[in-house]
Amino acid sequence: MRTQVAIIGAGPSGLLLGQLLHKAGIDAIIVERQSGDYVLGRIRAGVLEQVTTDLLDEAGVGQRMHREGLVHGGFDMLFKGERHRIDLHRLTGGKNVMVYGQTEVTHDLMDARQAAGLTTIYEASQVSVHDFESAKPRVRYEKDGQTHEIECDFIAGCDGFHGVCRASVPKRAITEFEKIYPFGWLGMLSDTPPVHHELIYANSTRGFALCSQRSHTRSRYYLQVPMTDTVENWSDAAFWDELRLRLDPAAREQLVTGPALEKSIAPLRSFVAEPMRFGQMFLAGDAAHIVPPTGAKGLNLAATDVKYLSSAFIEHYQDKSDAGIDHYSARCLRRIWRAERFSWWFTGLMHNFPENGPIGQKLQEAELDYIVNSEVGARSVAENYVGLPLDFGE
Ligand code: RFL
Ligand code: PHB
Repeated sequence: MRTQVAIIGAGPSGLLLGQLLHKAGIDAIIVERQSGDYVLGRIRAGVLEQVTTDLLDEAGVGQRMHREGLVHGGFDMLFKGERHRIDLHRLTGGKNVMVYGQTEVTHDLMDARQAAGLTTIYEASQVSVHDFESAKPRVRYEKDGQTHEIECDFIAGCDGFHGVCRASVPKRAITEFEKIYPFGWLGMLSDTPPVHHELIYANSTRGFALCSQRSHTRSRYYLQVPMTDTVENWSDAAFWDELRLRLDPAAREQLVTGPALEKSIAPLRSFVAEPMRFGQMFLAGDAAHIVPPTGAKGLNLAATDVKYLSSAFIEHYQDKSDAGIDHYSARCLRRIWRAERFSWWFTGLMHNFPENGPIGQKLQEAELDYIVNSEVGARSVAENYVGLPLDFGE
């Protein structure tokens, strides 16, 4: 088999890249380790920046998102038992975020890909990448007991944190920066009306909590838990009881409980691999970087990598220019580090760090008090939360 771009991974990065390349008349094959249903079963991100919604429109897959997604012009910060609204819309001169689940984004991209008759190879095993330092890279995989090979011009490593692309780069060619947090997020999805019409980020002495949503009838809640906890330790009742204890009295009153549709624990990590280009192979999305989910930046960063990568490939094929390809890594990393900084800072502000003792809690509360009562403090949070513009600082 031969293609122009072999994409490894059919998560949001790989699917979005495939769609943008297809729109530009560039040939791509996607190779995915899991089944389509498995990919759709992962409950993850919920908040899209405008840069991401614009990109989904550009890819021609934004219709359902505009119909069903919820536009949010603010969110609440809860500390010392009281809620304070961050007015994103006012503080950023009219920007909002879109609450629309990653599952739905993935669904829309899969449907578009299928409708266009494009090739995605699901349930491929033993995927491996070869000769990416040469002009003739290859991808090999096994499917139904047979070995297959794809010859291509470029490999796009969209295969997530545990993928094969980054792992195939010689250690001397890559530098990795990592911080692992001692706690995770226990997430619960339920068909209950959200406790509030906007998101609530809660700092409490019992640990962080987040009240999010997927629709007017489906809620997504998260609790900070030690990484030693397991999902089996947490009955639905225990989850609701603990959430209640981390909320303010009004929210506690409003909270509607019900059976969990899904529960899982996600570890929290800050991670960046540099560079993001290795000859003819490029990393994009979680394959190159991870942020703790507090700032809702992971999927949005993946989308901007894909924006830069698709433009670079389009420039290569249509304009015969490799400027985009040559700048890809530096361009992405500048944006990534800014989002890493915000996600790390917001995580530190909102979570409980027992090792910092009571003074740590007091200092967080003082900083939160400053932010919600200072125009400049609140604007800085808002500007980062809605997402910095694509050309910020350029
Ligand atoms: P993905 O989604 O991990 O997809 C990678 C795909 O590659 C496949 N794969 C392979 N395929 C072939 N061969 C191999 N050897 C392979 N190895 C792996 C995998 O099966 C998979 O299908 O990465 P991608 O596409 O870069 O997308 C990144 C996003 O999924 C991620 O950044 C976000 O989910 C992060 N995130 C959030 N991001 C936001 O922007 N806003 C949010 O509100 C938000 N909330 C979250 C989140 C992530 C969370 N978790 C679970 C870590 C909330 C949570 C709880
Ligand atoms: C979610 O709805 O899953 C979600 C929302 C905001 C975050 C993280 C996750 O910061």
